[in-house]
Amino acid sequence: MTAKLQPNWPPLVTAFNLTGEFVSAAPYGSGHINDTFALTMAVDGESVRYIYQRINEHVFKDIPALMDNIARVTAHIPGGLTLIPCVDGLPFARDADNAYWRCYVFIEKASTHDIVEHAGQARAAAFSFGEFQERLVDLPGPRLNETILNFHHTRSRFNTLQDAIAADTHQRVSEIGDDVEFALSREAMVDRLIDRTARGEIPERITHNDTKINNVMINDATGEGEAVIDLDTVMPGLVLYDFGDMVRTATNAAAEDETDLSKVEARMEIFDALAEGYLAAARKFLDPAEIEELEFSGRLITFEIGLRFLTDHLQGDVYFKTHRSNHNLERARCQFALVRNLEANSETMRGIITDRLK
Ligand code: ADP
Ligand code: GN1
Ligand code: MG
Repeated sequence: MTAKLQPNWPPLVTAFNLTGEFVSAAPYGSGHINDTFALTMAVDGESVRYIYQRINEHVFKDIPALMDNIARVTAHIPGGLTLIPCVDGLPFARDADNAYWRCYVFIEKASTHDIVEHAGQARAAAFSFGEFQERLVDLPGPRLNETILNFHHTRSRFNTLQDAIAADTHQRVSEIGDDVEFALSREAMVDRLIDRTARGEIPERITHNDTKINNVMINDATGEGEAVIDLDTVMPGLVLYDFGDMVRTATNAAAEDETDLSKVEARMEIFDALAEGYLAAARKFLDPAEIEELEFSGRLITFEIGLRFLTDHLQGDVYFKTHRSNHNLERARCQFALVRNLEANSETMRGIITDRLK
């Protein structure tokens, strides 16, 4: 999906509770889902920035329910991501096309990173995501809304790929035999956590569910985690989905869409830093079964996101934003290469976790 036209800013600026004069707004960040803009206001001669997001309605079917989750979570964890309410009190506004918009305080002097540069960043990010889970253990009120059903139900993701292969709506299957073969060859992985959850061995908790490494802001000066962002999928889930996506996105020495697969490698020193940071924050509330599956979770989530990219390629690139032809295919291939590498390193990772628990 490609980005839509430039928004009409004046009504959006007045809809939210901002002070000062509008200066400028420009597309921002490298997220695959929402349309994100950095907007600058002038307040007494100073520039003040905000993040504006047009929320993806194709992906999220009930945006008021999603925003209700975010309002509850951000209120419970003050000091992180901060929503600016509308003048009418709602946490979102609609534009002339009826699209949904929200506004956040811009977190200054902090950055997101698409590729982890050193172990310190991985440790800080993993600590932040672990601490985020820990702070939500006592969230009051009813169960959070499920903003995307079966989001991390890997069996359902696998079956959807099989359906997309059978339908082959864009006649692409014949070109990707090796990729399809790889995907089908790993079916044995997809039920493991679902089955353990059904047996009551692994608990449901409130989790982030999209712990891509660029969904945490790292303080530029201290190198510590500043805030966990991108809260659209905060909902009931397994902590393993969160740890797994950290492994997928942080250990990879290459970009998510790297086409030179010889560069795709799960860096073990980064895995070690993730284990250290995550356990420092989360160990106090984790169950033994959760700890047992930490190593597996990285392979599983990398495989799952690979399935989703491949499915989107077969369906004609309708879900993730793409920037070139075959972009989703390239992303899928990169994920599958990383799965292979994680498999080869599984014993090493188990050893690292054991050592980090001592
Ligand atoms: P998407 O769902 O499309 O990934 P995100 O919410 O992750 O959207 O935002 C996209 C990018 O915008 C982030 O990776 C980050 O760089 C930047 N961003 C988001 N929220 C903020 C914020 N409050 N302050 C500063 N930058 C932000
Ligand atoms: C999307 O929103 P963003 O870019 O942080 C996606 C994740 C995928 C990720 C792959 C709601 O995350 O599930 O893992 O792309 N988010 C949604 O890069 O589908
Ligand atoms: Mg994001």
